Amino acid sequence: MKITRVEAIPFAIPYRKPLKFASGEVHVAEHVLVRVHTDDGITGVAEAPPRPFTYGETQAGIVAVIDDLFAPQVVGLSLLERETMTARLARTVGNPAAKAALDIAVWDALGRSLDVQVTELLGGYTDRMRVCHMLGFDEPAAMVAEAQRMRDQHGITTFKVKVGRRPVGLDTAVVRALREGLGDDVELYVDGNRGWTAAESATAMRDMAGLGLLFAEELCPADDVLGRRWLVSQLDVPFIADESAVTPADVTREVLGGSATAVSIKCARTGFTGSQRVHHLAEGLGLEVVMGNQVDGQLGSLCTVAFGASYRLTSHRAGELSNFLDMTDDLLTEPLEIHDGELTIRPGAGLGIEIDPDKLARYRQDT
Ligand code: MUC
Ligand code: MG
Repeated sequence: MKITRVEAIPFAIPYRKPLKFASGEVHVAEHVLVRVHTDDGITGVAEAPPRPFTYGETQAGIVAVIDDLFAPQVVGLSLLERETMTARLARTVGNPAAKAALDIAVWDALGRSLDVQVTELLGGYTDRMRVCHMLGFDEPAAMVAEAQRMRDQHGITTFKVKVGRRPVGLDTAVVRALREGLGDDVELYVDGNRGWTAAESATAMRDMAGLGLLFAEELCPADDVLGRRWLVSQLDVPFIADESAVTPADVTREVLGGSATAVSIKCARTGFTGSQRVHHLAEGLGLEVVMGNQVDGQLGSLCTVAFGASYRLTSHRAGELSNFLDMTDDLLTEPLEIHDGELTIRPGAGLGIEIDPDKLARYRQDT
């Protein structure tokens, strides 16, 4: 079970429909496939999605930090020495997606070595999650039509609506149109990606009172410390910290400081080991948890459901698991399918997936 080699392979797959939100746009999935090889012939895989506008990582930067810094620090370790690996990677600040993919690939390799699913290794609570679809910026009618299509074709009944545009009425009109168009049975929440000020957020939330929102996420920057605390104190729904609370220390600071009352866990930035730590902290603090999406492909979405299904708290709410549907293609031999609004884990060992060699050859950018 010794790690012998780590590969970081850049690939690019275009989106059929780009995702637009307050802090950026994604037109092409320019991700990095990470493979961890062991001395007994096992390979674990994961994908790292760079989000320069949120975490400062780029595709080329992820490849470089893995090749130059992280791979030499993990080669020679056993798959069972994950805490040592975490401590070594933690000596380098930042680089959350690069560290997360390496961590997940190690868990996948461990599951394959032991012939058990990663969900069983992590907690084994259930084998599925309800799916939430993220709706990016568009005109109200187009966003309602997309939500209706997701409900009709995939049975999805939870929607996260991207907000944060100016004037705020642009977005509140969308949320109102969604509630009117889809009825009271769907779950709706909003994510501002720090686009509004605290005062704009308060105005928007007042305007949307009565629309039955489930949560509000990262409407204004956490660095507007007193403004955000003022906003959160007046809301009657949980306020999710997403990009402001990546590590357990961030979560502690935001929650104890009154700037958040719930947390988004994203395996794409905390892997499985870091996500476990955030989960355990959230459980101890009594916080609601949503399994979030870092605009993941199929592999990343499967990692999210594999982790989310492991615990009661992470599988309680719908997870953000469907935006891979907007990509033109993917790398898995067997594509993910959402049925009746749910995504299930794969039956095989580890993550239970295989990478299609022809697809990887077509989309990789280093040859
Ligand atoms: C989200 O929840 O903010 C947008 C950027 C990113 O990193 O994740 C997405 C979704
Ligand atoms: Mg968010």
